Amino acid sequence: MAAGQSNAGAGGKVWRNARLATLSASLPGLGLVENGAIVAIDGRIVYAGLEADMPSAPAGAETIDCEGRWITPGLIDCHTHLVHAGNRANEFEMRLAGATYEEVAKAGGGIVSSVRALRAASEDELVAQSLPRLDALMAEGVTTVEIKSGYGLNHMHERMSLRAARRLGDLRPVRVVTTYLALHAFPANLPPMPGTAPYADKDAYVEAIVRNNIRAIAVEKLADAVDGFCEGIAFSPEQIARLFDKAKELGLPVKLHADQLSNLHGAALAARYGALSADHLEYADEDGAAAMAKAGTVATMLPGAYYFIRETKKPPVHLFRKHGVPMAVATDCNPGTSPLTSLLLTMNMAATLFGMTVEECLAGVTREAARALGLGAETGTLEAGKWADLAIWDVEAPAELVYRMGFNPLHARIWRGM
Ligand code: DI6
Ligand code: FE
Repeated sequence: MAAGQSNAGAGGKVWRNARLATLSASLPGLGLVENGAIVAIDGRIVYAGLEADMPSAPAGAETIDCEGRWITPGLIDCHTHLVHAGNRANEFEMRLAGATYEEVAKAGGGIVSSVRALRAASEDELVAQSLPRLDALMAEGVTTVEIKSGYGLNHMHERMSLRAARRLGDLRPVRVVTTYLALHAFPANLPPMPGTAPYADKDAYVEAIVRNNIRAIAVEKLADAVDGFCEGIAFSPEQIARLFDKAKELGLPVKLHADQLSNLHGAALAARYGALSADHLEYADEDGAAAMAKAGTVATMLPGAYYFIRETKKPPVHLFRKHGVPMAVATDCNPGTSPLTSLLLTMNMAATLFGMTVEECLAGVTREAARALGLGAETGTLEAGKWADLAIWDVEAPAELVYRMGFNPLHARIWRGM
């Protein structure tokens, strides 16, 4: 904890002598305020703006002199699979030595190896293994993180993953949003439970999830949203539609891994269901972008996966701009295609690899990431009414947050005023 910071109650708190990148949508660009101040009461922002116009501080408020530092909204990683067991560094080595993905899969690798590792772990071990990844994100100012299941591939272990994610949120001062990644991969030769027969085919698997599992997860309130992987190697648009129909019926918002490796018109499918976000989108087309704009579906850019699998097709950022699709940026932290736990580096990748601007990158890990989680009214900007989730930085200009690689200029991280 930096000098001048203390945990003296969540009551009144003032951060003064600061420069603010508010990310307020009602201001141009990053919504900059020089000579700014923020006032929070009970963890919520009641004022963010010019210090000269600041209302008188609440009685007994603690005042922090930011010494001219920049404050941004706390960062939001809106797409992660950070709850997983083990790692796949061995597959990485095999691929570096020239092995194809197929050869890796035949050698017992791929998603299935992560499923085996997860099923072999206890819930406590899963939490313990995932915690350092959460800590790495938080060390760079993350105050909200989305965590997906999807490496259990049976009801018991999907529920265990979601419980582990919720527990991570209890262990650390951070908001964890959980997503049930119900259709991630087909557990071809993996029996749902020891001694049971594997599913006959993908449709039978989809049917079991749609008919039973998703309702149980909704009743237990283990998931804040439902997700699927729409891809040739994963699930078809029709299978995803079956899942989304059921999610809608149960009142759960949906998200989609869409058009990552090929164009199955996942972007349009997500839009048709009013998805919070469609993610990856390397192969999305203009019809997809237009449909997303109309539906208000956020395009989540995941440059870590693009980089790690050495994809060459870039997501059509120009089409998202042209149609006014909001763009988020996230790590996709996962053991197979994006073993990445730095949202700062992810912003640099989004700029360098996808040509996103500094403003787009910073909005992508704050305001638009909040929107991708359905939390746009609660966090993601420095505005009255939102949680006092702040990141205070030792930088001369906000662009440095996107520009540097492997350097962490975080001075302090504030979650709900503390
Ligand atoms: N898209 C991906 O890139 C990862 N999952 C997904 O839906 C792959 C996950 C893995 O290989 O473990
Ligand atoms: Fe993902």
